[in-house]
Amino acid sequence: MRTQVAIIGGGPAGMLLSEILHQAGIDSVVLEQRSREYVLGRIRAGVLEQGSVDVLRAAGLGARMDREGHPHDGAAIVWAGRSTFFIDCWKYVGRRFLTYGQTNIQEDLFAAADRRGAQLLCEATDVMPMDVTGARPHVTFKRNGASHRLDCDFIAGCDGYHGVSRSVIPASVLRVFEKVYPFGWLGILSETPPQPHLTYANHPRGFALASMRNPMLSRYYVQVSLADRIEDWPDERFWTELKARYPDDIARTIVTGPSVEKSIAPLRSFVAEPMRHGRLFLAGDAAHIVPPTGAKGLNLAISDVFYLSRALRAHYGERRDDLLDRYSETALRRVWGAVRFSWWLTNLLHRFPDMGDFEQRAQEGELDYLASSVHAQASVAEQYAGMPFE
Ligand code: FAS
Ligand code: PHB
Repeated sequence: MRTQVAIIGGGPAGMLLSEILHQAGIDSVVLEQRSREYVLGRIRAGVLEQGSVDVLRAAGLGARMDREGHPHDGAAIVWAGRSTFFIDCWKYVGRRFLTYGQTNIQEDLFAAADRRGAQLLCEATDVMPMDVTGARPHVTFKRNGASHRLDCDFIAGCDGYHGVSRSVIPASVLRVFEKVYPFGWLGILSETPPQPHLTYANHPRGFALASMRNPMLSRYYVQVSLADRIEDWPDERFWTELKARYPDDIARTIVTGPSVEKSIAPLRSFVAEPMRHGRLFLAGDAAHIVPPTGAKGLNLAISDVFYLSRALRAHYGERRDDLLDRYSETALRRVWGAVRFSWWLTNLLHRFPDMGDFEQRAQEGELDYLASSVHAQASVAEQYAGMPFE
């Protein structure tokens, strides 16, 4: 087997890269370890920055997104006993964001791949990038009981945090930066009408978030201990706890119902540098993870793909490699901006187990500043809406 770009991972990063490369006449093969059903069963992100919406539209993936996605001018922040304030992205930076579930994006990407007869090989196991710094980069894998070799010009490691690609970069070259948070997020989906706005809550009982997927599909989260398991959180307990973390005027408008999905995700900040090693390029969660507080994970995967696809188009179309040579540096500038913002917003909105009285007052002081300063709100609005691409 031979292709121009071997893509490891059929999540949003891998499938979007394959779609954009195809439109530039660049051939790729996507190797995904799981079944499509499994990939589609993972409930994850829900917020798209304007930049991500533009990239998806340019890739011909805008029709359903524009029909079913819901634009928002901003997000609300509430905290114990204080008035709610609204971070107005549209007012401060003239950009909105869209709530449109990652599951929908994945469905749209699979449908586009089928329309073009893409080479998406699911249930490919033992995938291994080989000779990434040598003359014959290739990927070996097993599928349907047989062993295969896929020769290529480049390898895109889009295989997520638990993927194999990052491990191919020698420890003498790879630098990782990591922070693990002492709590997780318990998320549920319920077929109920959502709150009108994304609403983040800082409460002495812990963080909560009200989000949505469509007018009859709500997405809610509460901060939970890392020791908690799904079994500890029957629906009744979840709804009671969620309402307890919002002011009464919001709590009484929350429509409860049976959960159709429930999961607990740990929170971590993680960056692997560099995002390139020889002919191997990392994109998406394979290179970085952010706590979902800033809704940046999926958006960073899309911006990595924007930069990497632009660089590969320059290589094949203009025989220039300057963008490939600058890919890691360019992508990491945006990654670190989003990593820092997500870390800052997580510290602002969560209750940390080891928080002392001083830290508590300092957190409230920062929230007061944000609530009272248009300059502070403009800064948060600009980062939440997403910085422009380079
Ligand atoms: P993905 O992990 O989505 O995809 C990688 C793919 O590679 C997977 O399909 C995997 O099966 C495959 N793979 C792995 N190893 C392989 C191997 N060795 N061989 C072949 N294939 C392999 N982001 C937000 O913005 N907001 C959120 O609310 C949010 N919530 C999240 C909740 C959870 C539980 C998780 C885990 C993530 C969440 N994220 C959120 C982040 C998430 O949306 C990611 O940023 C996004 O999925 C990144 O896409 P990919 O980089 O494609 O990685
Ligand atoms: C979501 O809708 O899943 C969502 C929204 C905002 C976040 C995280 C998750 O910060």
